[in-house]
Amino acid sequence: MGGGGSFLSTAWRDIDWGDNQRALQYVKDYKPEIEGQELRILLHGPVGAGKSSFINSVQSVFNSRIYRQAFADNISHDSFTKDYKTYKIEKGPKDQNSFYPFVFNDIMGLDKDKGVLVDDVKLALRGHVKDGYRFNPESKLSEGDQFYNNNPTDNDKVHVLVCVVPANTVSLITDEVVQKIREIRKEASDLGIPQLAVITKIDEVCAEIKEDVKTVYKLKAVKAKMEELSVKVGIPMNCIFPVKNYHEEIDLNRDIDSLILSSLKNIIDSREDCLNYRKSQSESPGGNV
Ligand SMILES: Nc1nc2c(ncn2[C@@H]2O[C@H](COP(=O)(O)OP(=O)(O)O)[C@@H](O)[C@H]2O)c(=O)[nH]1
Ligand SMILES: [Mg+2]
Repeated sequence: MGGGGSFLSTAWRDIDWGDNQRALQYVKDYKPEIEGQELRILLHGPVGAGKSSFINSVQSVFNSRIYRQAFADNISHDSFTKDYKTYKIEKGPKDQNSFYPFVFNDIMGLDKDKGVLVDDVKLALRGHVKDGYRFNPESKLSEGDQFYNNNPTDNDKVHVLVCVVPANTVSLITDEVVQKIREIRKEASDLGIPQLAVITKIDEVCAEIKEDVKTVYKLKAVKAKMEELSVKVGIPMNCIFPVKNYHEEIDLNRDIDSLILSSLKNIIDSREDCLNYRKSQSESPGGNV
């Protein structure tokens, strides 16, 4: 590697590498304000972005073994998530049927022709889409359909919107898809839903990651991909988190865990920040209640 090379001299973001106990406890201890409430995280992004793999990775970190529950598809098989399904994170073998209070939904890409309609994503944000609904790229879910939830509770609504994009295809996102992502973000903003991005497959843009995941915040190429994504979809850098999913490994790696935990912690915190902001708004004189 010649002059300047691919590395910055210091990491531009600090995270606790390898020592995950505190971060893990933090997310495990997370409790929504209201008893029985769930934090619903909606992952959206292109087909094959690594959404299912991300959910599997979270489950893997929590239970210290590799999980394949959400069934990540190898894209070459062209079988992608069409059904709206809630994924829960199990508390562990001793706690069967007991789950953490955050849940994931993933929604297939916004790609031309075979992607989910923007209108359907908007319905999902508002909690109108019932579990088991099969998205149809040709027509949107309509009132009266058995999968249309007329009276969404707070638990049915989406609380955090996460855009999942692979680092190696950021440049390939078409203007059309960018437009759709922006439209969905606009709706989320109107509904007060915080938005983040997870940038996956960083190992595909930098071979260094394969050797040592800890290099992530020193690698210029990773930062450049994040910046490119930030500019394209308008999500600020401090809301973008690079991850390397568990996709081929059969054993856990502490540093991979650290990145997954860092992204999850920030997803959870974004919800808390949003609630605190709402509270401060309603308490301040002149704030809207
Ligand atoms: N190299 C690499 N491959 C990944 C990563 N995450 C997912 N994959 C692979 O990408 C493909 C699509 O992943 P999947 O989770 O099914 O994507 P989804 O369509 O967004 O749910 C699968 O073959 C995964 O093994 C990652 O971080 N790095
Ligand atoms: Mg999937």
